[in-house]
Amino acid sequence: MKKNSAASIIIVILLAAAYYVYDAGLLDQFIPNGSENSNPPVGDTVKVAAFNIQIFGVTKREKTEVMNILAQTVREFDVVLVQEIRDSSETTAPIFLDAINGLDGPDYAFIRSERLGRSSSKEAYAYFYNTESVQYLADTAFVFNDVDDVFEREPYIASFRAGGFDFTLIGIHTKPDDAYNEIGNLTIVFDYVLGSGDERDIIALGDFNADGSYFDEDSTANPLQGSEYIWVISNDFDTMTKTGRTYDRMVMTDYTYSSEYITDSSAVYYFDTVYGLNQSFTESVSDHYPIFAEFSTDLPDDD
Ligand SMILES: [Ca+2]
Ligand SMILES: [Ca+2]
Ligand SMILES: [Ca+2]
Ligand SMILES: [Ca+2]
Repeated sequence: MKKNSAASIIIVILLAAAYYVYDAGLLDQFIPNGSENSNPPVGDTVKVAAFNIQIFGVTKREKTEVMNILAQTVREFDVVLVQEIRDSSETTAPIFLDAINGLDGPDYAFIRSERLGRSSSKEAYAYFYNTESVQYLADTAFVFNDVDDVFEREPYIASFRAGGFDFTLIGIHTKPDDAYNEIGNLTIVFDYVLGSGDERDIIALGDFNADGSYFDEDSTANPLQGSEYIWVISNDFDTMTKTGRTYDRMVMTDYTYSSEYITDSSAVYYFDTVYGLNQSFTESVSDHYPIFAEFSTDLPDDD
């Protein structure tokens, strides 16, 4: 009888332990793909893009079909630097966000710079990002403090995280006639970002005007063409809808290029081909195509 009593006690203990495990939710990790999972896994990569949406303001945003193409295009990427928002009322970015979020898929959000430029014709930058795959790191966005006034539209800098990949973007739309000088001074901005925190995944992107009469792309004299900088949108890419120029660029250092950057992923997004647009409609969308590259998000956070 003593043995039976001992067995009963053991059974009661086991049942209590089993109930405790169940009640504490310790089994949840063994339940695959729970539909109540509020923190779904992100994909293995993110796509980071830059898109100069030529004179993006009231007139363009009232063209419904153009807005639809623009909104679909942004949805191809996880983070997009949008350039050339020209709207003194500052209502174009939120209206564009509504157009993006009016389509099926994850919610996007944006952060935007103030309107920048030396003349009355000013432009804002914005980063639109997929809130399910990318997190904007709060309070990291700022406009570069251009004490020597080298930049017409000072770089707009912000940091993001996608899975294990945290990174800082330097968005720039150079003044065409001063492209060489502004591009060279991006090395100062890289150094500033490097010196102001621990993040070394730093990516400059945007409409550099880095081709044609504005910039000799075959020269290697520019400071940003130093060996530590890798231009992943190389000179043979065509980033323009009317010409074959390579105005739009993306530049990073080896901290990112040799690790998170997906080899050969840099590309131009030919939205006219994707959506079957004729030339005149394509030009009403923009004189630029988006450029982009893809990055691993599941590597160890090395820097
Ligand atoms: Ca300036
Ligand atoms: Ca990092
Ligand atoms: Ca070129
Ligand atoms: Ca890295």
